[in-house]
Order: sequence, then C-alpha cells, then structure tokens
Amino acid sequence: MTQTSAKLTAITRELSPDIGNCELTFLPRVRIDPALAQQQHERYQAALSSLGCEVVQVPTEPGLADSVFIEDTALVLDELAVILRPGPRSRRAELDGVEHVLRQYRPLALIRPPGTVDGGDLLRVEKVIFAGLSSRTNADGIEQLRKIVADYGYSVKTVETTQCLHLKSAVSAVAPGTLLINPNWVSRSSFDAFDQVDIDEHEAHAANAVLVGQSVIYPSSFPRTSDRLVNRGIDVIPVDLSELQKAEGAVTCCSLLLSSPAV
Ligand code: CIR
Repeated sequence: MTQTSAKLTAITRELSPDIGNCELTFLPRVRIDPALAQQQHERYQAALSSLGCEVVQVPTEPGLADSVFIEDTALVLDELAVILRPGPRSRRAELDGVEHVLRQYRPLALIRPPGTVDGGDLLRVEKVIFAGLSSRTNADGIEQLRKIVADYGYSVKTVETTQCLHLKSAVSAVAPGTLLINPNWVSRSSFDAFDQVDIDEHEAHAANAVLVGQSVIYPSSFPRTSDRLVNRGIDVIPVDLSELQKAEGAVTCCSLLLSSPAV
C-alpha cells in the first residue's frame, strides 16, 4: 500500500524596508535595525525549512511596512483560504499580493466591510477556530468567518481579548491537545478541553509559538518558558526575533502554514 504524507508549505512575506513605520498598539516606537531584522527573518525561514516546509516568499511592495506579518492577512484551511480584512487601514494594502499567491493553493473566500479580522486573532485546533474579539477583530468579521467555515464543518468560538494585541499573543498550540497560555491575558476557561502549559510569569509575551509537525519554533527571548516546554518533552527550535518583536511581531505572524497531500 502506498503511504501518503502531507507536504507542508510555509508562505512568508519579504520584510519591508519601511518596517520602521509599522503599526504599534502597546509598545513605544524604537529603532528597528533593518539588516538584523532581515537576518533574523532569514533564520526563521531556515527553521521552517529544517522542519520540512517548502518556504514560498511573497515579495513585498513599497509602503507595506507590516508585510512580513503575513499571518494577519489570511486564514488557510485544508479546504479553502479566507482572505481577511485586518483592523488597521494601513495593512489592507497587503491583501492583493497575498490573494494572488494563495489563489494558487486554495479556493478563496473574503471577509468584507464592515468586518475586520486579523489572523493573529485566529487559533485553529482541528475543526474549532477560536476567534479573539479584540481591537483588531470585530464581531461582524467573526460572524462572517463563522458562516464561511460552517460549510466545511468548522465551528468558531469567540474569545474576548483585551490586554494584548491578538488572541495568539495570549495562547497558542504547542502539541496536539496542548496549549501554551498566559492566563493573565485570556480566560483559561475558554480552553478547558486542553492541557495547558502556563508561560513563566516573568515573560508576559511568551505564549506565542509556531507548531510545525511535532516541533515548535519559539523565540529565544523567553528562556524560562522555553525550559517549561522542553521539560514537557516538546522539541523547541529557538529563533531570535528581537527586531520584529519591536514591531509587536511574534513567531506565528511571520508565516501561513498549509499542507497538501504529496503526489
Ligand atoms: C501590527 O501591529 O499589525 C504589526 N506591527 C504587528 C502584527 C503582528 N501580528 C501577529 O502577531 N499576528
């Protein structure tokens, strides 16, 4: 019998030379070193490659300061991709380039005005999509998403998010059935069905990890929480993203992961 294995693709987006003009919500603006940011982004992509992903980089365009944070522009499911409508007006110009590439992989659906959804507010675990109701993602956007994905058997659960940029600033998946969580930023009870690993209390921004297969790509700036993951038997691939963190970026936001059956 022939065994079919899923081929993983990671879609990333080129870092903009305008990254210094990025959107900021919670952090003060400080200088971002573009060369170092570029080097760190390349290492992040190398980490994805080392975990078996084919990395496809979408070029940036002039003025797309936040283009590297491609996660906010789309939700990719096995059956379709939803082109989102990020909260900040400045980020909507990113959508055309992403749509152009995703069209090659999936049928598309769109979130329309007045709905807004940032991909950082969407945490998918199997057929459940947790949607953060945040300063970026509104109830209309979540309702549109609910209707789009219902046809494919997904349910959408709204989770209120107030003290951080996105839902996935507060909670992300680190293994099948296991979430990494900052309980000060999101209610634990929304995630009762999961095994929960708490971040270390000294590392408030540590709840964002990218799960790729059995491994997680994880910022080297959170060593205490990283130790907790390692102690749980999780394979942690550290990456230094210090420059993108100054732009309020995290590890999930720099890629869209999709799997397709190998031919
Ligand atoms: C923004 O504020 O939109 C960007 N400077 C950072 C977006 C980070 N996105 C994410 O974590 N999903």
